[in-house]
Amino acid sequence: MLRNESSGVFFTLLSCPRRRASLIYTEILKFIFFIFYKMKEPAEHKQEKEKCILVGIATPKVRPWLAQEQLAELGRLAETAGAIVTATYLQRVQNFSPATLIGEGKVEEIKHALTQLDAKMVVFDDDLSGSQVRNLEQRLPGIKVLDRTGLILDIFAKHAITAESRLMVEVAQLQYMMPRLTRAWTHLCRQHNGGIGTKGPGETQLETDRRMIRKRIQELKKKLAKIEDARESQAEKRNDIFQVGIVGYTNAGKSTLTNRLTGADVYVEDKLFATLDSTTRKLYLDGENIILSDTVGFIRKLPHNLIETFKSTLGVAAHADCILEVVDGSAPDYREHLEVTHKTLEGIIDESTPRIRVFNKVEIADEARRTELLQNYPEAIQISAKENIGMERLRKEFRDQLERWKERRTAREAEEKERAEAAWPEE
Ligand SMILES: Nc1nc2c(ncn2[C@@H]2O[C@H](COP(=O)(O)OP(=O)(O)OP(=O)(O)O)[C@@H](O)[C@H]2O)c(=O)[nH]1
Ligand SMILES: [Mg+2]
Repeated sequence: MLRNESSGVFFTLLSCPRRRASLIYTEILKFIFFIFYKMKEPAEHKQEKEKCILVGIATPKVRPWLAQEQLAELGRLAETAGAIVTATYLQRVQNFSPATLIGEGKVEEIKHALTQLDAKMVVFDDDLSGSQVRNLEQRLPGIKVLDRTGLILDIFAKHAITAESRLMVEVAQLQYMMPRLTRAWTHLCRQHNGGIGTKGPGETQLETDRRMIRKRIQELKKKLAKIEDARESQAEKRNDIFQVGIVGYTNAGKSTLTNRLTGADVYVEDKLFATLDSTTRKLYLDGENIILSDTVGFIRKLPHNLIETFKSTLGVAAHADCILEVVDGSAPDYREHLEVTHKTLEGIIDESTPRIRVFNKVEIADEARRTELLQNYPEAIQISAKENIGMERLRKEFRDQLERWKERRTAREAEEKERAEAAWPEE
């Protein structure tokens, strides 16, 4: 009935030439918008997902569940990068094979599986040397061979938004690329129009390419240093406000917690490395503002040069008056997450900076886990950013830390005044 009525209206509209023209016009507009939207759609949506096979290598010392968990994490990384995982292989070895990392037999097995599953990519959980990539590509013709770092860099490149994080990613990519350069690569000289004067006497093309990369890295680092200087002076300006730096393993819920506490709208996603650029939000607490800085998460086997490169983003946490460490309390390997976070922050954050530790996602952790966390980490607060659990306790902890910070500041100011007076005694 309804359909008859509406189609009746439609035909009445069509019978009037002016209305018909207007309808056609609307349809054309819709079509243009559709095309425009499709063009604007991120490349990762348009690209067909690549099928891949994952390969993990574990020494017999690594416990089986942990080895599986590490491989599952590699799977999440691959999915975040836009791939479809079709199979996973875990090889337990005493020693890594220098030529191909895994044994000959395993390479053959994987080759067969790649054909069967019509997959064109294989991702290793461990870093591969340039020669290992070459050897594997020779044995697996037409297959893209990637390692964990390559995958992480790919995700970083996709998620970098600001000029700073883009520069950082480019530096890390070039550093990663350098030892992997082979003669088979397209010469960078040609790509960069480098002509006369770019090739010194007696040098090989490879050396020239490496020299160009080094030069580019230097240029990028100079640009980064400028941005860093600007940030440092901004941080100094904010010295009079209590600052909390949020740190933790990727996907722990740092951005969700920032949003929960401040009502902000920081990007949250069940993906690894959803946040790359640090975001700063104000939290109003009993008539006072404090600043929360959400930043890049950590992961196991995070390449060292990536940590080095991202040090300045993490510097946001380094300048903080208090560190809020967010841990996924429901993760089977939360202890490893704690260790990775601790190791990554070594040398970046002053040991004396006060810390608050929260175990997030407790609403999905079982009773035994919650008891374990309480017994082993009695000072930590169990929360759920998603379900709004434990927020009052956390706010109270912020208040306490804020009070202590004010006391320290008053003491410091008094000390400075005393010193100044001692240097310039009043007549
Ligand atoms: N069940 C549950 N899920 C949560 C909770 N907090 C966050 N999540 C989910 O965990 C996933 C990751 O959350 P994010 O806030 O993006 O995590 P992050 O630590 O900022 O992650 P990165 O930016 O990638 O380092 C999302 O799917 C969230 O919805 C929680 O308390 N309980
Ligand atoms: Mg985040």
